[in-house]
Amino acid sequence: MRDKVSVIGAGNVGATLAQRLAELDLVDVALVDVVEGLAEGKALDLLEAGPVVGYDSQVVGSTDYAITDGSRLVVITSGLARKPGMSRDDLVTANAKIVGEVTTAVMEHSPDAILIIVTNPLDVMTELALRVSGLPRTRVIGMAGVLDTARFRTFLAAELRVSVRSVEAYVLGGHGDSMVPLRAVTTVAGVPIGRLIAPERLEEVVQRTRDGGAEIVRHLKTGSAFYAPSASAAQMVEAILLDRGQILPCAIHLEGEYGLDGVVVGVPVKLGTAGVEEVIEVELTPAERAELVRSAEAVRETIAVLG
Ligand code: TXD
Repeated sequence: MRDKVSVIGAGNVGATLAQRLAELDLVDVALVDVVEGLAEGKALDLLEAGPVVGYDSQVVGSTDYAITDGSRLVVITSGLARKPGMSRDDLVTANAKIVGEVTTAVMEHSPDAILIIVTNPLDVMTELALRVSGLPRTRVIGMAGVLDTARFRTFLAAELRVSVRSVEAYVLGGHGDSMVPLRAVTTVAGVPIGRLIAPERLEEVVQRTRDGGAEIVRHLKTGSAFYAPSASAAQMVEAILLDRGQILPCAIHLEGEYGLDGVVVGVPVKLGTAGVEEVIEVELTPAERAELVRSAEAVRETIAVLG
């Protein structure tokens, strides 16, 4: 039998993630949604794509968490998405209720799972899932940094007319307006970005990265991004399943790293079988350190709303 990965929420991110996971042909996929028929229908449709695309992953869907029994990994995407004019923090109360209930149900069926949280506001929902699940911090991981970094790399590559593969970058901090794209360790084929782009232009790229989610919400009007978010979550799942030891920026509860304690923010971590196997401390400039502290404060303030 294959390992099972469950995806909670069969909306835009959840269903696209289920597709990406099925296409990896590594695991079986269980899709759950509160809306009657939604997960069942999408899962069956995905299963029927198997013969054409060429995968044997079983894909099942239900409103019933019984199908998630014994999952190796569970990705939580359930919740409301942003509409134009809304900030991620505007979602906090509604999504806290959803993520709290979902985490409890998930833990009843898969006490040994690693949780990846996607629902916004991301850092706050990761903190909430950590508290509700009672799991160690190494097994409750938030997806945001991979996405924010992908946006940063996309814009830098376009600016320099090079392959996205040649751009190494990190975006740390909270998944919000205070995210921290690192300038000092961002390189193109080993050359620091500061030598390739004028400072004012680099700041414009940084700002577009910060606004990357809102830019898409403005276009879509009825929802938020899901192709790049689902690809980012899939990369984290794969790193864990294949024990890659890949270092990716993820949201984790910090316990003193980067001088921050008791708050979830995005930092580079090593992902493997056990979940987060190491928190990596990259060197920050004093300005970046100050931005990271400010970003963590913004996350703390939203967590306080939860009580
Ligand atoms: O970087 C990131 N972390 C993010 C986060 C990038 C993109 C999207 N991000 C957030 O993920 C977004 O702000 C939302 O909070 C979630 C899900 O976004 P998505 O675009 O997938 O939203 P949809 O399409 O509205 O899907 C949400 C689904 C929908 O089908 C609901 O019926 C379901 O969640 N839902 C539930 N499922 C199970 N159980 C409960 N209680 C429940 N409530 C809603």
